[in-house]
Amino acid sequence: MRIDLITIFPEFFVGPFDCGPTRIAREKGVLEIGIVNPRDFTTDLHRTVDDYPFGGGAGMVMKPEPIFLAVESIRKPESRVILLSPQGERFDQQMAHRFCSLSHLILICGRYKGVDERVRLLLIDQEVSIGDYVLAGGEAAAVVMIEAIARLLPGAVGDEDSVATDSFENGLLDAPVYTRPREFRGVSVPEVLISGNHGAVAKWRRQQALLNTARRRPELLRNVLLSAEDRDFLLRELGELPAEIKDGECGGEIKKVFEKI
Ligand code: 6GU
Repeated sequence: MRIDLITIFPEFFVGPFDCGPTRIAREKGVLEIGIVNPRDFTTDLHRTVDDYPFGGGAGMVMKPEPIFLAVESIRKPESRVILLSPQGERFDQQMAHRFCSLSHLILICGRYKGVDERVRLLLIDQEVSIGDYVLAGGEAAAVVMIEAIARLLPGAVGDEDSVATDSFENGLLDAPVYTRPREFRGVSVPEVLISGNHGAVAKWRRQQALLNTARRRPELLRNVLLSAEDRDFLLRELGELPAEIKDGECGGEIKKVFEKI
């Protein structure tokens, strides 16, 4: 796939795409990254990309013309054009999966107080945020999204199984992991992990993942299919089931996590 970034700070991206899975995906040719600067599409002497907001108020607004021209210089019929802003739909693992099946993403990194509303109304297909906090611009969000997407592309991560067992791939947080030494500063590795019993290990990991999720992010359990065994385990450990899963077999809509594309 190809991802083009529309940014007035191309220097922001010196480095982050040359490490880890993003670099490997690029080297293998499964990911191409391009950068287009709206400033290159200005016609005035000062190469102006922002202006004062109509109606007054603090902050500058990104002008529409340079952004439109930048996008139109690379847009193809199959391109998905996304505006990065705190007002967008929340990025998550499911969205990363959906994006990695597209052939061309164009990510517009907003700056200043925002971008002219005509960008939203006329140019983009979707608006995306990476979480409920305000960044100075969409550039850091683009780095986050591209790393999440790149590591899902074929061959970008050495061990495909390690992606399949990630947090969120089954809707749950991870179980704890240990490596050598068996005992460190008085804390031993749980017996089951050195038992050689793969069934017991898998069961323990499932249970630890359930427990971590129920304690830290119970709202995630709304979208997870729980077996009767899972529910019995949580009930035993916690004394009561988290409110999020109390009703019905799977506590609400289960579909989200499973329909990956
Ligand atoms: Cl995509 N942009 C900005 N400026 N702030 C954000 C964000 C994006 N996502 C979370 N905060």
